[in-house]
Order: sequence, then C-alpha cells, then structure tokens
Amino acid sequence: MLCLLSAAVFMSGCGSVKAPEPKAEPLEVADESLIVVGVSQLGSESVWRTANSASIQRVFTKENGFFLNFKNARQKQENQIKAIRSFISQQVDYIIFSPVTEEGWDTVLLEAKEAGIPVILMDRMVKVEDESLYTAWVGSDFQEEGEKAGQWLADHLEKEARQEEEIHIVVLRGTEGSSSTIGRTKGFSRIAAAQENWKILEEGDGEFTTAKGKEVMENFLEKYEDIDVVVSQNDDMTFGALEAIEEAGKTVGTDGEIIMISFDAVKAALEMVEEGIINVDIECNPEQGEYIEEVIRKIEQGEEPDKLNYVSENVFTRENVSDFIDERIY
Ligand code: GZL
Repeated sequence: MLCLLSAAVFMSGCGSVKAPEPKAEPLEVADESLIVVGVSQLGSESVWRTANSASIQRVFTKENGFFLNFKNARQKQENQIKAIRSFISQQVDYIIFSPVTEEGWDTVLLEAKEAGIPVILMDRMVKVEDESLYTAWVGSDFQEEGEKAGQWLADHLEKEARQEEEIHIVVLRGTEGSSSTIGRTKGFSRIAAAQENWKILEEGDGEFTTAKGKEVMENFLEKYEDIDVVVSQNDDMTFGALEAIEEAGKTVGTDGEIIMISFDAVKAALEMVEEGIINVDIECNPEQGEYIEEVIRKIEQGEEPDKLNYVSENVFTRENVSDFIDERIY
C-alpha cells in the first residue's frame, strides 16, 4: 500500500497536487451587447445586507445594459471563492464581491487577474500583498464611523457634565475579521483611549445578527451591574440587545440609564432614534449599486476609475432624524 501511495504521489509531481485549471464554460448570454457581471454577496445576515443586495439588483438589469449572475455565499468564504471561480470559468466581464473577511483572497484574485477580469470590491475590504489584484473598492470609511460614535459619546457626556464619572461601556462587535468590525472597533477605541474616565468592560462577538446580539447582551447584563453605554456595531444586533435590556428590567435611550449607540441607520432603527430608544445611529450606506456602475462605465470608456470610492453617510439623533426618515427605503 505504501509503495502504491508513494507512486501516486510521485506521479502527481512530488506531492504538490495543483487544483485543476477551471475549464472555461463561457456563459450563454443571448444579447452580446450586455455587460456580464458576476456578483458574490457574502450573505443575508442583516437588514443592511438585504438593502445592499437590492441596490445591486436594482442597478444591474438588462434594461440598464447588464446581465447579472448573483450568488449568495451565506457567510462562508469558501462559497465566495467557489463563486469567483465559476465567474472566471464563465468568462464574465466583471467580478463584484463583498469579502466576508479581509484575509485569504490572494490566490483566487490572482486567478481572476490572470483571466483578465477586473474585480470590484463592494462594502468590505481585502488584505492582499498585491493591491493590483482588485481594480476598485466602493464602501464606507469604517474607522471614521467608529470615531463618529466615540466623538458623539464624548460630546454627549460633556453636555451631561459626566466627565468625572467612571463610564462603563460594553461593545457588541460584528463579524470577526470583517473590515466593518475592524474599522469601527479601531475608530471607537482611538477616541476612547483619550477619555480617562471611560472603561470598556468587555467586547463580545454578536456576528451582526439579532439573535447573537441578544445572547451577548444577556451575558453582559448578567456579568455587569451597571452598564452605562452599549456600542452595537449594527442595528440588527441593537434590536437583540434592546430585547435583552428590556427583559432585564433596565431602561435605555435618551431618558434611560443605558445609552444606546448603533450603526447602519436602517429605517426601523431610525424610528427608534425618533422615539428616543436609540440615542445615536451612525449611518452606513448600503446603496452602492450606482457607485459600482459608475466605476464600470469608466472602465468601459477606457478611463482609470478611482481605486477607493467612499459612499456618503450621516449621523442621526433625535435632533435631525425626522428630516430623513421618510426617504429611507430599507
Ligand atoms: C457594513 C457592512 C456590515 C453592516 C452590517 O458596511 O459590512 O455588514 O454594518 C452587515 O449590518 O451585516
């Protein structure tokens, strides 16, 4: 048996068996004039993600000159890598994807580059040796979002004359290793580091979902008697955390004992800002389809698109939310 195995290894070329080249299966697209885009969306974990997908599906239509091949990876990096490989074998014109986490993309992006297919990153960022592995990125400045949250809290506590009081903070973090989690955590921590009276009791992984956000918040409420601030890195986790806070008999919001800071600013959360349940919501704009279309149009016209394309975003409190809530479609 050992001889057979070593012979097999020898025949395959000293044991380093290379993945078979994806065989080209060009997608049958009836109308050759359409621009074929392959989109790998990371999942459907939140209201924000659903809105982000809707933005893509609204823009990349046949009427608008595109053929869209859209795949949902259900939070798994291996599903995104499979999808990208299938787009390469279909010889699409563009690959668009929102990387579930930052690491582990070099190999498959090199395959796309070698196939001559431009890759456009949507929402989240990749950490790669060679930045030429992607043509452009469209998304948010996550560190700035975190800093906005920290600065709002510093200003709010000053207004409340609480600069001398020890402020106890817990953080519900999003998907581990995602650029939104990394950036928001870094940005808030940078502001917090300058506030001597702030004490971050604990950070927990709420995975950007309501269920996990509730579970982590229940844990915090059992462990810590007096939490002053919750920093929740997306509205879905905030909805879960609010349930846990209510079940624990605590109060939250503009008139409550706990300050609630959230991110994304989806409509259901903005309504809670208006009601004074969420103190502040840092917007993260999912409407990225038009921005990505602009990048593609530039490339089609032989122009060099900007490498980094930031979407516009706001900060919502009770003072300004009513001016925006009606136009919110997600
Ligand atoms: C942010 C995006 C995050 C949202 C979450 O750009 O990556 O992922 O904040 C979503 O709601 O799940």
